[in-house]
Amino acid sequence: MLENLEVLPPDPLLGLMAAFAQDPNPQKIDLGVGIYQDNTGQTPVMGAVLEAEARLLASEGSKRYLPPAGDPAFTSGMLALVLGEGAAGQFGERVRVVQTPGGCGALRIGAEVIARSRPGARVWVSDPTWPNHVPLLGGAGLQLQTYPYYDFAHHRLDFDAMFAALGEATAGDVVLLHGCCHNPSGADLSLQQWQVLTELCEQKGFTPMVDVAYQGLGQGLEADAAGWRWMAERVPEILIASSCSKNFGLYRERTGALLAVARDGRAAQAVHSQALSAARQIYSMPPSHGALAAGMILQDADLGDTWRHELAQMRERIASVRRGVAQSLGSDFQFIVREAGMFSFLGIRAEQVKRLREEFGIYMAESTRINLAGLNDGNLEYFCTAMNTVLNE
Ligand code: PLP
Ligand code: TYF
Repeated sequence: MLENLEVLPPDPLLGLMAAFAQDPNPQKIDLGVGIYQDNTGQTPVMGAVLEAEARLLASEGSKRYLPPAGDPAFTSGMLALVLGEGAAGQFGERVRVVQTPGGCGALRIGAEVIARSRPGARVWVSDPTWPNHVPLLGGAGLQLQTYPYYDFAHHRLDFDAMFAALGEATAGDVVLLHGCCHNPSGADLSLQQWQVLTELCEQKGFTPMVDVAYQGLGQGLEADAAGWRWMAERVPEILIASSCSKNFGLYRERTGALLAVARDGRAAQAVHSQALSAARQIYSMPPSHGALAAGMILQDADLGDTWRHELAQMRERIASVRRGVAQSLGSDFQFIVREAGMFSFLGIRAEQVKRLREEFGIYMAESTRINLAGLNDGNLEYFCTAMNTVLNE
């Protein structure tokens, strides 16, 4: 049996992370996997999380299973975070939240729910999109189709092309949108473009699914949410896959939530029960630690303030790296300051990516996506000098 299996290559980004770890170059820079790093290149546990963990350690008397839908403090906190303070009252029985293992778990459970309603449904994803959308959604049997999104030649979102393509989407289709800080391009929809897509959704009847992995890392917790909240308030149904990996720094604790707004209370209850049934087919109960910590932060005014302050510092640091890179690399790279979140495409050639890695120890995805959070006061100049070298030779 098992000897019949092929050996598969690792996830390219995680493979890149392993190659970086082995590189002896003391000046090496990791611009690969999307993990936030501070100005010293570290990814420390956030202060609010440390405090919540200390309180949990002192108070958590049991490791009994969480309920299948997760910790209620966490799920109600996520509802307010993602859909706004008034969401519980505003959406009432139309909204349900299920805690999931990370944003990946939310995407997969969302995909399973869609597949149960409409096997093989078509999901429109941006070109390009996060490569893991393919196994996460395709693995549930959904059929992926791309819509144009990023215009590589002009380093910007091509909204007209996106809008034209999505004109073909129909009722029964799902359109996957990145909530903010588009991965991999950093090019986001404006609020006005969200409004136009909301109208399109109302006209065509497709179901939007929003992947929210970077709330708070673009323009701010509330500003980043404005587009999908606008949409959620108007369309009959929407799924939102939310991750606490980046904005709470909880990566390995696998903390996330699937939010579903349905047409009415009965439909919401059906989605909820199908999501729990899908979870039961895969893992039954979600992991607890990260969600208990995030839930405590979301419910406690002081911890919440500490967290929002730390998150703002992360966001502002990334924005300042963006300004620094654009300034040092000159006029061809001004698009970097117009983009949001951790990522941008440098748009350089494959052999330049290779040279940066081999000669300078600078690691980035083959797509030329860089994680700007890998840059800091100590290595920004080295990076820009290396870039100018490979660009000008
Ligand atoms: N969606 C996007 C676009 C991401 O970049 C990520 C990752 O980091 C996720 C979802 C989900 O991440 P996680 O499962 O670690 O919460
Ligand atoms: O795109 C990224 O770098 C992040 C982290 O299998 C990530 O989203 C990368 C690969 C993966 C899971 C998460």
